[in-house]
Amino acid sequence: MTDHCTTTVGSYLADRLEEIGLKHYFAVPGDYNLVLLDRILENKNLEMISCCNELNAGYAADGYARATGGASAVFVTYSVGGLSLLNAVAGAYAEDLPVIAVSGGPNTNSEAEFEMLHHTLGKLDYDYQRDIFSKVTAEAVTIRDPHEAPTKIDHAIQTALRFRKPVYIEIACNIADAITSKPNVRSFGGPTASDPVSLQAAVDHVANLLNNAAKPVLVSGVKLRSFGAEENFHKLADASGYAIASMPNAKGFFDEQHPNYMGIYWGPVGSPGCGEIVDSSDLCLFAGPTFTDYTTTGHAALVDPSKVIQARPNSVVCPNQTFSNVKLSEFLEQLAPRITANDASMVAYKRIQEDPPALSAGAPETPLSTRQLVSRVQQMLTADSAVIAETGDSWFNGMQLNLPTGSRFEIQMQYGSIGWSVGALLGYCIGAPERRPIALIGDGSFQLTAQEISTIIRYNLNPIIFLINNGGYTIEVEIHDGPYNNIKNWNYADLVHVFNAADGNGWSGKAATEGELDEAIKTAKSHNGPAFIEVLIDRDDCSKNLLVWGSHVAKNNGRPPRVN
Ligand code: TPU
Ligand code: MG
Repeated sequence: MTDHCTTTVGSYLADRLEEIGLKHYFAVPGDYNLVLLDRILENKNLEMISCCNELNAGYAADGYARATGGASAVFVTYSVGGLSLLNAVAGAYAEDLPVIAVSGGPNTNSEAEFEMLHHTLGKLDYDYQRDIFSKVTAEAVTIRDPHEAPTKIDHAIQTALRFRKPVYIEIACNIADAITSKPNVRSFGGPTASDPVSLQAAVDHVANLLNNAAKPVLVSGVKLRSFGAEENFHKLADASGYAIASMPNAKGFFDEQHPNYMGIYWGPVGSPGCGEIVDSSDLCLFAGPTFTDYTTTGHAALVDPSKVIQARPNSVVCPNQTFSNVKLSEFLEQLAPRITANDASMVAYKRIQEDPPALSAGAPETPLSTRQLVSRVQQMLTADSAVIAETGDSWFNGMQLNLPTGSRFEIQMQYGSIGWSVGALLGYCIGAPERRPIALIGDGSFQLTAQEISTIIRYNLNPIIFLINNGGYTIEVEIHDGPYNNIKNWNYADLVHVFNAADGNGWSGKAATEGELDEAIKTAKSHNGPAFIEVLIDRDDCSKNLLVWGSHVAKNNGRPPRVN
């Protein structure tokens, strides 16, 4: 029996999830988490979204965190569920998303009685799932003592929000119902504050460097959003008058309609003129960047460290000087009023700026090309759009889009796990019901997680999905081809009918020509529910940027081993 100051462990967790802003959670049941789910279901301010499998539920939690800017939660059963979830949680770690992964666990008596349990590895190890998750989370806790539940749950939630990383909470199946303290008032703040002395020194030093530079530029990076610094980056952009670029995995974090926006800084596949201005600048401030083989096109975009300032989530790295414990958002906020406006890089960019080539539509019977597809998607974009671009040529096609102010763009470029977009799209629709997301998904990627379209239909969400049927793993073809890059064709559009069964409201169509695509888009836009358009594209039709990027990445991958 609970009294006025106690509750159950499961209810405690539900209350805390509600308190930090969650309205939904993603779940797949199993006997280790059923009692826990009963307790969570009792909280009527949280809605359960039932997924087809744990990997997709994890991707959905990733998409939900992207959509809301807050945390998300996913509930699974022990081992068979948890280990399926692992890949999605690893992706959330790579992408700085505070996903709270909750797994049921063995009964607390099992360990003492040396019991061998179902769903496990078949050995007497009761901690392996937590040990595995500890590698892909910022905190991994097991709750076997109900008295410890409040501190462990609170600490895990605090860690997720503070470090913008996933956490793992395992609750023994016979503890979900056990009595513990009711949640007491406390705050769950985000990232901690900077060291004031270090912050001041960093701002002084960087303001001095930038104000003495001839042609400084600003580049937005992927950490801007996770660490709550987008708005202060905009303030700095407005104050500086510098030319501004975005890194590819930060596309859309800076307003692409801003008068000083040049485009994507991505080495040889970046926006025309953008790389030239960044590379010829005498000082670049990169805000929250990650320099990987993917974001630098196989390290072809080599930024000269002597001309770069990196404002990282917790430090500022200048040529020959590093300032520690300086938070990105605070740094940008304090730097903005200290900057003397300088439009030299913008003037230089204007001189070489190229207008994007005009592309007119072909006759209705013209076979569809990726270029024409991109131009049709471009026409669909509004301030309410969110584009979800899956790994593959969809990255490069998505990168061509010119995003209206207010629209969003999602890409999993650090982790790049194919199939991510189907689950992430589900979570995004749930987390941002005011938007109508547009997903660009390759056929190969789709085959990994296709069944989650069923959940999108089940909850009658309303994304518009472009399934690009180009008959294979084209991105892999461009990096390194072989027979493994061919895939079995499916009648993708027909899947929507299969998943609709008697009660679904999904609509699907197929487009092989420009005319068919125009018709399909018209129907999709007027359809009040999930819309799915299978577009048929030639196997060799891919964006020029994929070809260039693929050869650079292949060269980087193919470096011979160093031998002594
Ligand atoms: O547009 P396109 O054809 O390039 O995209 P599609 O059809 O989705 O093919 C993607 C091919 C691909 C693979 C097989 N891209 N990356 N990979 C490697 C890979 C394998 N497994 C996971 C989970 N993630 C990966 N990135
Ligand atoms: Mg493909």
